[in-house]
Amino acid sequence: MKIMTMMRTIKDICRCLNTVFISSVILFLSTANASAQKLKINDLGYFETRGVNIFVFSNQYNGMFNDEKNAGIEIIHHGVRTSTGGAVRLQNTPEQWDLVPTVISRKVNKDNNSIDVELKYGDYDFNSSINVTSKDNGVMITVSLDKPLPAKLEGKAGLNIEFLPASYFRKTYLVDGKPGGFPLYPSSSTTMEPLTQKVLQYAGHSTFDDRGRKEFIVPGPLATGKIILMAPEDPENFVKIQALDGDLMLFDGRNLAQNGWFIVRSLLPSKKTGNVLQWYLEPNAIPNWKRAPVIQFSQVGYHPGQEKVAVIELDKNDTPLTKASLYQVTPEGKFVEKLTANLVQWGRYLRFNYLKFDFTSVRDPGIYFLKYGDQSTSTFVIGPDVYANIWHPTLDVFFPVQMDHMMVNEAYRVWHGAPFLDDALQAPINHQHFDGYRMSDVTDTKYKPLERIPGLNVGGWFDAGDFDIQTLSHVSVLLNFVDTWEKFKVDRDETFVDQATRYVDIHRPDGKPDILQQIEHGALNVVAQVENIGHPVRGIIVPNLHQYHHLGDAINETDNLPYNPDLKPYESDGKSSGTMDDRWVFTNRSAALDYSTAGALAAASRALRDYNRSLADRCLAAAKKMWDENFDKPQNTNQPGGQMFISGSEMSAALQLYITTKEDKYSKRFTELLWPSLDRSVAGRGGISTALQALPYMDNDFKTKLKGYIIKYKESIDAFAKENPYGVPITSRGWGGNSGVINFAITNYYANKYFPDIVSPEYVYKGLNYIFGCHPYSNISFVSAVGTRSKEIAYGNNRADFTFIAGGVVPGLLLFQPDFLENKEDWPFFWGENEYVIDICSAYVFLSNAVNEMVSK
Ligand SMILES: [Ca+2]
Ligand SMILES: [Ca+2]
Ligand SMILES: [Ca+2]
Repeated sequence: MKIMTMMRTIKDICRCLNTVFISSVILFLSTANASAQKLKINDLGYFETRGVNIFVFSNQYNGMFNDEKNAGIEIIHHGVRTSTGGAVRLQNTPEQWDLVPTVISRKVNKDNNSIDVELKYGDYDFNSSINVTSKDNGVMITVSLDKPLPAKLEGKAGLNIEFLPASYFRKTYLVDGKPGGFPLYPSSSTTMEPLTQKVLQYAGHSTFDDRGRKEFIVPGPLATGKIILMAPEDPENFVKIQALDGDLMLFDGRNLAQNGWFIVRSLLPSKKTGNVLQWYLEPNAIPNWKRAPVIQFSQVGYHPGQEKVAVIELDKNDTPLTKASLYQVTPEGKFVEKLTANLVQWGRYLRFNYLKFDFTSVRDPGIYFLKYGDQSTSTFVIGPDVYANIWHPTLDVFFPVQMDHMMVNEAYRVWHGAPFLDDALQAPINHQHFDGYRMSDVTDTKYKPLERIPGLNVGGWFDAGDFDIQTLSHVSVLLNFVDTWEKFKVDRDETFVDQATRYVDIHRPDGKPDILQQIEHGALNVVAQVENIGHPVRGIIVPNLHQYHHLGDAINETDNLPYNPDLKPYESDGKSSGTMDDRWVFTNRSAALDYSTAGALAAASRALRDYNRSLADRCLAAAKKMWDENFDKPQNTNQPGGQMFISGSEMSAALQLYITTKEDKYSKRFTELLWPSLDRSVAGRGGISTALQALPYMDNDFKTKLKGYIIKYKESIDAFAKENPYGVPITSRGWGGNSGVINFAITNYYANKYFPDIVSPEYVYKGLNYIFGCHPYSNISFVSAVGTRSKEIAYGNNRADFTFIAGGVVPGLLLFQPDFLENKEDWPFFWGENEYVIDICSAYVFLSNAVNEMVSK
């Protein structure tokens, strides 16, 4: 009620003040038609004119993480994706776990420049159609209904479109002529409504902790009117929207969720069919606009002896220049032209043209920058020790910050207190968790649903930007860290770790190698799973959605007190609590997980042998137990990943157990599995890399036999140079592909080490150059705080502060169909672009040490 009153008031004021203004805007809109801008549907199925692209469900909600802010009607405005989520939606400001529509049909009508989509909300048996047609300098968006709105959605379903806050910060709007400023921080008015009024969220979960009051928050509008002009002062972001029927409302989604956007919305009318709602939408287009070239290079710099090739990304309407230059910065602060050379045209990749600038001939150590046209890059270094410190932030800062069950301090700052001391309860059966975890109709343990499983509040890392323990990513970290320890004897000591008092202090040596302390910390949790449950588990995670989206100190994600059913919710006796917030353990058993874990624990037992003997023994015992309980037993191949995943995991277990125990039964099984797997594919992840890692422990025949596969592998990696100008595998759907690039470089390191005649060191550098800035879209390093310019806004657990965790490596570029790669550096909340995950970070530590070994030769 209160909302309606407020809206009417604002509307009335606007109407009185702005009648004159509105008619002049309409006049303006219609006179602008004379100019050339016309959005036409191109061969890729989206509306295009120079400076403006409008996608209409080129990207659809894929159901993986619900609303990822990457589907529906979207605007790429002067090269930047500034708008998404144009669709019929059921909330003023949809959150990630609010219902998203399914696309039933999509028709592109190129001849009359129009796209039709039909949307469905299955939970409400509600279908709607949207037509987008080019008109004047924009598009008309028409919503039509065959049947009237379901009663439950009256006053709730509406046409929404969302605008990226970062693109509108420090800018203004006019709604029916009434000016306002886009808020830098959310502080608009909200009201409470009874829970009975709430539209469902994903699978009945709720993002809101209502403390038992059965209510929810409804954000009120910042402004209401017929015409909204977004950022009229800024030609690059100026968008006009006019409602032909109904009212427009402008909302700030961040009142409900820090990752919310600015939303323009009109409610669909009740009890009507046919064309029920129409908007005219016009993103301003700067005449003859061209995206500025992006000069892509390694922000870390280059070793004197390596190839040095910058890639220049050009708008397809840009005319390529013939030359670029390398400048050196002298000790006097002067810039000296060191090299000017011809550019080589590489050609088209997705939506841009690419040039290459080769400055390999320059070998003198020093500070340099690149110049193309009137554009200069940030400085970078050419020198023998450019790679020496690149992994320090990852091991010194990122990994300590991810350490679970510990308080983590850094100088004057506490990153987090010791969290999750109330771990953990047996997850109930037949449960689908919102983060992908699942329980079948059995627990596969001796514990009853929701019974406490002892011994799990120790060790482990926060998996990513969220705070769960994922066993498989622990397996990767343990294997990568053991490899790093064994091959490079990394004894760096910049972290104080005291397990007894659960205290970690960053930049404080304690006489113990940090990498062993990390291996110990990961192993402590994984071995505790096997000892207390009988086998490893998929993960340990909070049960409630209103806990899961936690931002802030991890210690507050639960109350840190074990659940006590004798107390009421939110009641505590000081030692336990009646709030069901303890994490749940997802315990279904799988052979692949058992084998993977066996491999990681067998490896950890070697690294820990002289550091923590009793833990080393426990790790090896657990590894052997997992092997014995799975080997030669019938397996359920319906598990995630199926037979291929099981055999890859078994291979890893066999190899690691062999290296640890030298027992022939393991090496026999390893080679039995390896060759058929290489015959299936040399390109697949795992096979060739595992074979190369095994090589030092195998006989000479092994190396001879492997050589043929390395030749085939070399052919497979050379194909990348034809696919894209960077020569690395770019996978970019759903989740950015940096992990694949790092693993590609690691495999190439091994291949170069053992078969230098076949694979040159450049195949390793290519991967590193890409991670450090020689990649599409921008030229920043994907490793926070490594390189002159690097990711300073990322999806760590501190993302709401628009900041980073030093040493974190992000997934990188996400592909928006059909041709737009993106990695935002002003918006931290795209997990597929910007979320640090522990396994990629540990692989990066290995690769960094590998490249240092290479350059020291
Ligand atoms: Ca997670
Ligand atoms: Ca240490
Ligand atoms: Ca608790």
